[in-house]
Amino acid sequence: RFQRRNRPCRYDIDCFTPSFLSIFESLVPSEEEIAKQKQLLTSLSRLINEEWPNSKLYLYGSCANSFGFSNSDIDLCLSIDDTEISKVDIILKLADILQAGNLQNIQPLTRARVPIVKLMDPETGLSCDICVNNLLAVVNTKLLRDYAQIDRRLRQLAFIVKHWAKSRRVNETYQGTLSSYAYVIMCIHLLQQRRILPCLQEMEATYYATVDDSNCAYFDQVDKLNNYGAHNRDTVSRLLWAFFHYWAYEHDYTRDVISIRTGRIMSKEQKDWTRRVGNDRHLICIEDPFEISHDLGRVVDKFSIKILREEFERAANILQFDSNPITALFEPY
Ligand code: 3AT
Ligand code: MG
Repeated sequence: RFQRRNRPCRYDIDCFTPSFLSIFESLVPSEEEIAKQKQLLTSLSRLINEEWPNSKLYLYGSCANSFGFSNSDIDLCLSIDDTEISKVDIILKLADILQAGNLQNIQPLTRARVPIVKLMDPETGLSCDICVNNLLAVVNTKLLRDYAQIDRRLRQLAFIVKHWAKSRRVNETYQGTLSSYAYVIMCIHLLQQRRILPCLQEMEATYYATVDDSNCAYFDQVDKLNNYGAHNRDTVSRLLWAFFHYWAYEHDYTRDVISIRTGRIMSKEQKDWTRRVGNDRHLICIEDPFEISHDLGRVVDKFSIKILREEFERAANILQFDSNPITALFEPY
């Protein structure tokens, strides 16, 4: 492994950049699709506000964090201040409101870890999930979107990593692999290490939110930072190589925790993540930027960690040696 740790990138890596960029372009949603999402948000907000005038509906997840592919489902969060009524009852009442509003395929899922209502809007053809009072997800959506505005390479890299993860079936949390959210955090971490992105939570805060018991504060005037990474000329192909090389050969799985909150690598000792507690095995450690006791790698078990690491090595080796890396990288599993 030592040799591989210091392996230099192949000299001709940059010749694959146009192909990676065209894959990226093909995954980005169209203006028309984004307009439809906004239209649905507006019509649902109007419908729900008639019943709950003080509620507010937010877009979150991939359709709002700028890392969404075209044709992905829409995640919505209803914020409502009513303490008289339980979350489950809100979900059930919401289902009735939607029914009366002529939305289709309405399914309240009250027993899920995060209770939601699913629906389909016949007007736009879009499907979406609505959860209740999950404001931390709304705030982490904004953090991801703000990072994406600083340097375009973050979005390029994360789209390709997500596309790889979906092709190789390692983006399935119920199978013990990682969420899209975790992959985007891993990409932000890499770009922080290369000084292409700053650490917004370590800078003087211009945005504050208190959600549950978490203090969410960071510098969000990102339009002032759009030259931040300009000194670094790495192309998306080189960054992709670096991403997989890091997770295949450089990351110390026995010791390290990646933390975009601090912009550093922390140790499991520091986080007290050295042993299994309940279902948290801490086999790959990715700190959530706001819920700092939350390891986004908690879903990974002793079987899926093997699969993940083999996939990282496979991808790293393809990018290093393969004469046609694009086809091989995304080969369906
Ligand atoms: P897809 O394009 O749907 O694959 P996504 O960005 O919608 O990706 P997820 O489905 O993984 O991502 O999650 C939806 C949002 O929920 C993203 C993030 O704001 C929030 N979220 C997901 N997982 C976690 C988590 N473990 N902790 C905190 N927030 C999370
Ligand atoms: Mg999603």
